[in-house]
Amino acid sequence: MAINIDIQNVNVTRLKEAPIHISSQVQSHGILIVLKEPELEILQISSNVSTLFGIPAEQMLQKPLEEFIDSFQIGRLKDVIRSENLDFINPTKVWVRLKGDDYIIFDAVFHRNSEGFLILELEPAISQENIPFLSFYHLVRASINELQETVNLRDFCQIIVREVRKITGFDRVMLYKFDEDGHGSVIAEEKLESQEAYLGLHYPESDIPKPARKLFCSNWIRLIPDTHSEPVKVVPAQNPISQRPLDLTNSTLRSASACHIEYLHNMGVGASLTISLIKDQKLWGLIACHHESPKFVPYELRKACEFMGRVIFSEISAREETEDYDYRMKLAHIQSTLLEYISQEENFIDGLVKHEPNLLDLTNASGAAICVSGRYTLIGETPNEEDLNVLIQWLRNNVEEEVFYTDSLPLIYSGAERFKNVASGMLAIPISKRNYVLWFRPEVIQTVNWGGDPNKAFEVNESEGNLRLCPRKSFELWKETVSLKSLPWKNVEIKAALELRKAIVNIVLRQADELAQLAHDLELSNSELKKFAYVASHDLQEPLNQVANYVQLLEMRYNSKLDEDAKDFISYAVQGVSLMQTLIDDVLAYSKVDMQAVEFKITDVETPLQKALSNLRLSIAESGAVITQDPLPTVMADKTQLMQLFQNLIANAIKFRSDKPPEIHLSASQLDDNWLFSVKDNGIGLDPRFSERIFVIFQRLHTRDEYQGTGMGLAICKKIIECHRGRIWVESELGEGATFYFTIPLGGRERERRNGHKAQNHLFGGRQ
Ligand code: BLA
Repeated sequence: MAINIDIQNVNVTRLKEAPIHISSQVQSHGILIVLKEPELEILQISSNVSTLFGIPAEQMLQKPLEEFIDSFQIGRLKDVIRSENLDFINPTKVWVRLKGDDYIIFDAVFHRNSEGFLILELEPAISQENIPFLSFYHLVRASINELQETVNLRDFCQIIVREVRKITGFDRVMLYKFDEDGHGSVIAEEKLESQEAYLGLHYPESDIPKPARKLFCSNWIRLIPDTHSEPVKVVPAQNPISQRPLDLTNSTLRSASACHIEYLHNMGVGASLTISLIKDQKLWGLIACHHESPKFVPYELRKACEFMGRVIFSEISAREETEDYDYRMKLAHIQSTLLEYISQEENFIDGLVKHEPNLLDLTNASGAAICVSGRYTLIGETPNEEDLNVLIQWLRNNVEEEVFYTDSLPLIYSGAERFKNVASGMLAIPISKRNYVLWFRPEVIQTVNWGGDPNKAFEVNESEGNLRLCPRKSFELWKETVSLKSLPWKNVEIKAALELRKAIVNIVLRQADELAQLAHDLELSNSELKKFAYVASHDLQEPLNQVANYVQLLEMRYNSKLDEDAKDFISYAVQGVSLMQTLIDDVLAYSKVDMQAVEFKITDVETPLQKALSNLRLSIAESGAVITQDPLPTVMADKTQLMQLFQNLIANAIKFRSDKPPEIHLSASQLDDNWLFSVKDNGIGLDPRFSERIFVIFQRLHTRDEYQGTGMGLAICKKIIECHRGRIWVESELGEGATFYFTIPLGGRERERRNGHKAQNHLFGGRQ
């Protein structure tokens, strides 16, 4: 009865991944004996021993092996099994006496399992003599000579299957290669003419489940000489010492799982031999041999095949490495050219897109996007900016690796289906949290030939309350049209992307270093300014006082002797001294507007404003100024600096009044992430040409006779606003009044700094 696989999903995984290496069943063509060392007492034995010796297996338990194998041979065996590496003695010919005077010759194969138990497997020996290894050596040598002359990987694989078929005589020999996703395909095949071809067909991952693949990494060769023979039990099922079932990972006789046997039957296979091909400790593929009828392959011949697999496969790996050598060289060249462009351009993005070759050539993509601080530079065919925004958000939430790639973006990110024509494939490198370089490839509809419908690779059946998996019955060609996929990204292309990432990160780090140096220089010049201010306030103050005092003394003492001119001169001198005093005070005030020294707190703007108005009450009264205001917000700011800001701006508005009484209006509104404040007056206004100059230290538009002051007031305002990470500017026309605007970020300076806006903008040459 087939049941709903969805509901049983968890169970299916469990069934698929059942531990097949733990088994108490062996194939019936040989005898398995678990021995206790050093006396070689029989702990467990396969039950088919009774048919050979006529003694039930149970009766052989706890007996020394010597009861069945003569002591001369046992002495020899005991000598050899002392060694750690039992591979050297395998196989050893062993004569076993049957009932009467008959002898039977076995290939004895020893190994110790994961728990350290000695396992002896007796396989039927085809010949009494050891098959001379040299004959295989010559066979293999001949094959290898031929192989070395072949350049192309496909032809190479073809020769392997042909040679293995020649040596072993199997009906069908295939080279099966695993894909990255666990599915696999037959890439070379030699077979009987009458058989249908499997060449080029794909098979789903579930045909060779994970535990089976894992076994092939440790036990490189696997023979099932008769898929129709009934397996036999090992008795007792549990090891009497460990009290555990047997680990038969490296056994040659372990019986194949029922599911796989059924699979082979469905394929019409009577015997199979499988050889692992391992590359970088991973199962790269298999040499799979099928025979329609039962077929036994002696141990030594199997070993020769394994040897051949290893030697030849090392050639395959080497060939795989060199296969796209030319392409790799081309990419390496593009990469170094791009790096040169990057280092020449002020902005690295220009280096990537402005010249030939460009970013697209590096990975053979049809579109690319560089996203830096929310701004895009696009080249070739890409999703639009709106789609990119969402895509990048998705990447930020889902990808942490230094490189991410997929040839089926719409399958993992459904939003991508809309732009599948340009981006079914994506390769992405995050430069930092917000910045990415992305490459795109369009959808390419492909046809995959499967050996049977992969969606019905197996079904879940229930028999006697047990769930079991049953492989599909039909392996007939099943064509799948694959959409929403691009051509896959090659390893070399991914590596090239990673190299580029390294280079960009280095550039960014170098620019960050430069920025740090700049900040350091700035700090130095700031502290120079502070030092100057200190010197000015203390050291200059004294001589200045001295001048003031002596001039006043002169006036008092010689008043009667001085004519009017002299008195005027003295008054000018006093005025000069007092101006100098103000200048010193202003410079001091300017230098005190210091980012480090101020405290940013939640401040109701009303409070510093009232304080400023109170400081200015005299000049307000004198000028008859009318000051109005809208409701003012609460911001993150330094109260004292805000007070100084308002005081300077309002004092300015009063000072530069026209002949009408001053009308000054303050307002505030929210603009994006900022509060926007304005101070509007009806004064003399200024020529827009000077709207930048007025904020520069000591810059004046008017002579001191027209308007008093040091020209420091607006410079101080600018510095205060810069400390708050805001902007200040003026809009005005001569004779039309002026409006000063300034902004303060909503979250205050701290939030700005945490987000690193300023730093990143600078790094990537952007502006917001
Ligand atoms: C093992 N399945 C295998 C092996 C191959 C395949 C090559 C290893 C051979 C061996 O152990 O003898 C599959 N054989 C193929 C494929 C081709 C081929 C794809 O010739 C293509 C031409 N198999 C299933 C299902 C299950 C399953 C549904 O289809 C259930 C879980 C199991 N396959 C399965 C198991 C093994 C296996 C458990 C290991 C057998 C064992 O060693 O016990």
